Amino acid sequence: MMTADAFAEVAEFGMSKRSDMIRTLSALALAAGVATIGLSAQGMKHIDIKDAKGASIGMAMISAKDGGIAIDLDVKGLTPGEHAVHIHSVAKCEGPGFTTAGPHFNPAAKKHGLQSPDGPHVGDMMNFTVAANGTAKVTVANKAVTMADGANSIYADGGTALMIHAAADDMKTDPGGAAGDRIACGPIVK
Ligand SMILES: [Cu+2]
Ligand SMILES: [Zn+2]
Repeated sequence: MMTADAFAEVAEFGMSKRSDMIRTLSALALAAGVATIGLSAQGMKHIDIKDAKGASIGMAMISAKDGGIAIDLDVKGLTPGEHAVHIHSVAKCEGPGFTTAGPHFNPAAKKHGLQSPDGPHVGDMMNFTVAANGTAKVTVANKAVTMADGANSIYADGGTALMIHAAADDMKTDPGGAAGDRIACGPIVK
């Protein structure tokens, strides 16, 4: 049988255990919060995308995925249908032609095209589709580049550029995939 004193002791012990647990949970929540902030700062990159006149047509969010990157595109004001998107080698998006962005990012000196036997450039990616209302919210993957350091880094030599073209990439014609004009661009810099 438990005395009143013993009961009080157990109750008190229980209370202090409980406040210990709350303290621990608070610390964990705080650590998780800090980790989340750290991740968004390091692991995500926001890119502004502008058209040939310098007007914003949307954005891209780049994150590390499967050893490469995932590009979450959110754009508007484009012609419906398939469009090429590439990573070009220079982080300079000067309209109207965006020629300053240079050729496709190609540190290994390969030929263009995901379907080319002599390719691809590491900046080559799948086409994306713009809806009838001119918008696209899609994810394009690139497993050849990295957000980390190295020759294939999207930040290599001062950065690269995300480029959208007027037409689709045929995945084989060197050097640009016969993708037509460069119509929108976003510099990728650290
Ligand atoms: Cu391109
Ligand atoms: Zn290419």
